[in-house]
Amino acid sequence: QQSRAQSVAVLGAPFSRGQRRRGVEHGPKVIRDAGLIERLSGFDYSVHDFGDLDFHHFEKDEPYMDVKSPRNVGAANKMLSGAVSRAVGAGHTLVMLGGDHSLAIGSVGGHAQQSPDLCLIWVDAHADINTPMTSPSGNLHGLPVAFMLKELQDKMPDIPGFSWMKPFLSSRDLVYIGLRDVDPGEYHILKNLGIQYFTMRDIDRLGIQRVMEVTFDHLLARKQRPIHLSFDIDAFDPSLAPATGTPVNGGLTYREGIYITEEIHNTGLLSAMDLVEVNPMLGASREAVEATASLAVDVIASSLGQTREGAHPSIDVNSAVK
Ligand code: HAR
Ligand code: MN
Ligand code: MN
Ligand code: MN
Repeated sequence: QQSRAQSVAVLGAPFSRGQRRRGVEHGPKVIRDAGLIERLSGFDYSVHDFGDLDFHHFEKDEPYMDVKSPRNVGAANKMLSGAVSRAVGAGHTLVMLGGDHSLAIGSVGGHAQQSPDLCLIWVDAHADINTPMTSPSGNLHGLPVAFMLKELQDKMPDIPGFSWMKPFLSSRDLVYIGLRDVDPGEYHILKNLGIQYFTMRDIDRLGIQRVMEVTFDHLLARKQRPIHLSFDIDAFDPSLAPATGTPVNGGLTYREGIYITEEIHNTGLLSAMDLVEVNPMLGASREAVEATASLAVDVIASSLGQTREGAHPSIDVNSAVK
């Protein structure tokens, strides 16, 4: 199948309060500086850069239980979900540039307002499915999936800043790829809800080709439906993506990461994606930051149809070979 994308919307979300390391709010800028818009403009659809959201900052934001900055994270996601919903509703394939991964609450949530039957592929070293009770850190970027899942509703208290949102996703509509740092409470949730996940060990055993086959079987066999891809750059090995807040050894190779996104593109069903956790203040050098940002551009371009094969629908084959 070919991509049916008519137009792509790029939306920056310069936000970092879902975790404690400053700098990840500059993710959108370094990903754009690595040439994102230029790379996408070579494709057979129009590219609209919607710029960056301008988040309001709340000075007074006491923790709730151990959860840090709930009002800032809640309000940012409310704004983001509205912007994503409008962009998807206008027919764009949406690319959200983070920012930290707490932003997936608004991004996937806004997408789900337009496409209630969407499914979610979460590529990450982490499961980000802690509840306030299980979170070891109180950082909201470790909780976004718990906000989304209907099955976890009774485990989620009324956190200030989040009264606007309701869970919208079923646990069977979610697949994880790349896990290798899962907290005890998260493991319990994954097992209890029977969530389909592939750890790095599973990728070692099965190979990435089989992992993608089972992923699509799980999500799409009953019916074809829109895909949301939430891609945390820390899914990659830290040797490839050093400029990120919580690197974990033993991550995806470049080829595994690109194979995942090529296969998602080939379904023709990608409707929105996130690229999060690029933090230019954490690279050891300018080269390390640029390598991480350029990897992010490769992931996005590949999700939207760049192939290693070279085939490109915007080139007229007949005139090219004459
Ligand atoms: N599981 C840990 C926590 O809840 C760390 C997870 C957050 N790190 C991320 N998210 N980058 O993928 O605090
Ligand atoms: Mn294509
Ligand atoms: Mn994450
Ligand atoms: Mn992560």
